[in-house]
Amino acid sequence: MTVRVGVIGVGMIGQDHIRRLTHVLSGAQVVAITDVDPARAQSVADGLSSCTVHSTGQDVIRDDAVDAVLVTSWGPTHEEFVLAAIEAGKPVFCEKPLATTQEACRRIVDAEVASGRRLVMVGFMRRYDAAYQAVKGAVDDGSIGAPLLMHCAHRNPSVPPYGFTTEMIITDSAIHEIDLVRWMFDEDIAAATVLKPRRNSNAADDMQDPLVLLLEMASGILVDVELSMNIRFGYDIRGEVVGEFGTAALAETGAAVVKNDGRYAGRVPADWRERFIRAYDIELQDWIDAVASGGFTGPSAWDGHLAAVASDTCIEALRTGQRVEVASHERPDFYAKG
Ligand code: NAI
Ligand code: ISE
Repeated sequence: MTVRVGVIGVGMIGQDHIRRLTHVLSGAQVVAITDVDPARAQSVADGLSSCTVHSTGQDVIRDDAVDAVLVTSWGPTHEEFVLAAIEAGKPVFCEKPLATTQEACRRIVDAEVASGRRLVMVGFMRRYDAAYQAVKGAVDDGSIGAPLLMHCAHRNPSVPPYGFTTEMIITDSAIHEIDLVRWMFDEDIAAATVLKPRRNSNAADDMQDPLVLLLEMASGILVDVELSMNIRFGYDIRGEVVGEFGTAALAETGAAVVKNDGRYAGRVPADWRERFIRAYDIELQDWIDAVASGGFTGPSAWDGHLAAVASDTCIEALRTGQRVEVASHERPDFYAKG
């Protein structure tokens, strides 16, 4: 079966996912798209063999030729489209964040539970990255002993010169580590503190960049996350778990380290598309395969909800300068593992 996909929002990641669905993965065809920028939507459709351009996301979801929906529009628009896909009974892959507040995520969870079918997958692609999986393997098989700490760094070369706020460092970027550590340690985040180091002069005047998040896991594991948004030299993602008698760190992902003339050098990825290219391929193939077989897979709406709860907590910690506890939420049986 070929899964006929409708895409809402064809900006950077929308176009990148369309490329992989069309040229890299198997079992999918992009048959409908939309964007609030109609000229952009038309030019993307012109590059596809047979693709309808709709005026709105709701039209894409309603289109009988669309089996499954890919939401790659701006975060604040996700709730509307995910809820509409659930109402239409269509599987939906939503890029992170699932929605920008925990209340909006909860509405999605409630709608999915009421529908009686698992329809939502969230694009937390780091879970599919080979380097993170290898670190998790070392944590799970006991080769470094019980995990005590994790050091993370999430470095972006730049952000758009306007429109990107300090809070978005948490909701748009740190949300990846927030989900990742829940997955890595299989436990929830209990409390958060946000520190403000000396400002990077490359940042816009009204932006506090970098930030450091301190996340306390339920078992006491302490995670520090450096978030740098204007570090210029490239896109640099780091992670190291410290255990009782060993450490496990993300390996460098460049294809080669070149040694010559008394030096060694490797490539730093330009952006997230390059660094996580295989992880995106694997997560989307997994989704297509699950849709084709009538099943579900991947990070759930519940994962998206818990990530939003923790990210709201980090924002409160940023605003108040205090350590803030993350409210606990009972998982509906609907999202039980296995
Ligand atoms: P972008 O700004 O390049 O693209 C977003 C597109 O959505 C634009 O073309 C915009 O016109 C369109 N759009 C906005 N509202 C719309 C609406 N109501 N209906 C139809 N189209 C609409 O942004 P980008 O970087 O592609 O990000 C999109 C989403 O993907 C965000 O949620 C972002 O957080 C997420 N993302 C995830 C990444 C990951 O690593 N998993 C990487 C980059 C983005
Ligand atoms: C972007 O939206 C992403 O999701 C990338 O994965 C992340 O590293 C970057 O900081 C975000 O702006």
